[in-house]
Amino acid sequence: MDFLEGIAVKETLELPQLQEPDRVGGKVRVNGAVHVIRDMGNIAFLILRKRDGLLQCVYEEGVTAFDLSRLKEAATVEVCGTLLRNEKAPGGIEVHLTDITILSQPMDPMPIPVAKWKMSASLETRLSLRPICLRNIRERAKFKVQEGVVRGFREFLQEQGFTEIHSPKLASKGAEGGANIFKLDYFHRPAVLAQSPQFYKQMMVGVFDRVFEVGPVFRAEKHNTKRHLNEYTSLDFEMGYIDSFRDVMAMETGALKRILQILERDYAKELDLLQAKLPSADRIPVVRFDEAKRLASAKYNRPIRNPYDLEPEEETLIGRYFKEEYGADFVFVTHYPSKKRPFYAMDDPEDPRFTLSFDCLLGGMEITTGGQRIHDPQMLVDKIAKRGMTTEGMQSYLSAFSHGMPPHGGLGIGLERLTMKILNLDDIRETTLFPRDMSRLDP
Ligand code: AMO
Repeated sequence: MDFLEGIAVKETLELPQLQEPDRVGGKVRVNGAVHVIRDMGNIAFLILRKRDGLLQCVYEEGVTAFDLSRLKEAATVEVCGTLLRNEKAPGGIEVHLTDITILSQPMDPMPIPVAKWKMSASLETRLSLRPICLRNIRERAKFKVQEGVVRGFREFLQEQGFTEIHSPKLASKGAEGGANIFKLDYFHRPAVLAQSPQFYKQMMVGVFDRVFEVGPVFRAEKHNTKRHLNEYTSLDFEMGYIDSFRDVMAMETGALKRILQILERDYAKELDLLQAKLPSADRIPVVRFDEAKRLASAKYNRPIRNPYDLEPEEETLIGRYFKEEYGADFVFVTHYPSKKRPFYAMDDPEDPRFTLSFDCLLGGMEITTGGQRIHDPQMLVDKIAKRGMTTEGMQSYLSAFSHGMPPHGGLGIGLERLTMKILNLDDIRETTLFPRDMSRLDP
């Protein structure tokens, strides 16, 4: 019988193995994609793109048993040679080639050079040629950093006793209200694409006390902005037995600190490539919504137009205020007006015009919304009625409450927005592998 007992041990080496000190001077076998060929006459530099970075290989006529004219950029190859040190090469090592085997040849010429340090093409062009452009080392690095963000979030919450869940994205009702909802036909019944895992994560507090989810959410935003996508990845958590929504903000602070620690420790190479300086989440100021508006308005001379809403420009000014006054990168803005929050938000018993909720801003942009939720079933039903909403499609949600739910709260962080602000980029599409905006459903 044929059995498998684990991963196959390969002869080909990866970059961390090539960095082992006793490899230098020895024979090595490596595979990779031909990132660029620099032909200098009887010697050529062949740069291989590998999962951990670039590897310089030296082709020498008469030494390397291969006809260089057969090699094209974007071919994938397996090469053999001697590993030597060269401080000028990426990672301080290079392979002096004895042999090259072609694994695959590209059919078409590259539509855009990907080996350049910085891709000069417009964002639109880069998005249209996304699978190719992402082969650029700096473009790719943004998504390694994004991986680190998710790792930090997941690792921290798991340690804090949260259970990871996976809620459905096809649903009968949107949780967030508003007009930005994708409707579809589900076997002749109306359905929607989930705007958030809100209902499900709350119901699961009754099961696991603490849950989190990393998953796609859908928003039918009918305008193209640099901070909105029609599909994005939401980092959600929900926790029971809270004393106040401050517990939720404190948990987010812990998660952000862990994310930044992991980025600093394991993603220094990518951050360096992107020339990004990490923000600090060590001490995050907490300010009430109305107070934040007042402070920014007074300092920057901008009249408050709508006391119940935060315009993007006001967010920017609030971010600027807390950077200038307290050196803070993140700010928690609390007590958002009830009108601006979905029905499930807990109103402030001291002033029900406001909610026990918050947004977290990073560099003057909202990256998180969260707060305490209504856990009392009667209060929930009353608020739904007061808003003129129907409970249709919410029976299971409501039944979780009528069968007992602890005081709880949670939040949702936009992964792409957080990555974008960490990397100081100015368009959210930069940190989305395959963005969905009003004009883009492909690739
Ligand atoms: P909210 O709708 O504010 O709250 O979304 C939470 C966070 O998601 C990000 N975000 C977006 N990112 C990209 N494109 C969009 N169109 C977009 N819309 C929102 C933002 C925002 O802060 N259920 C609540 C969260 C909660 O209270 O648990 C919710 O979804 O970073």
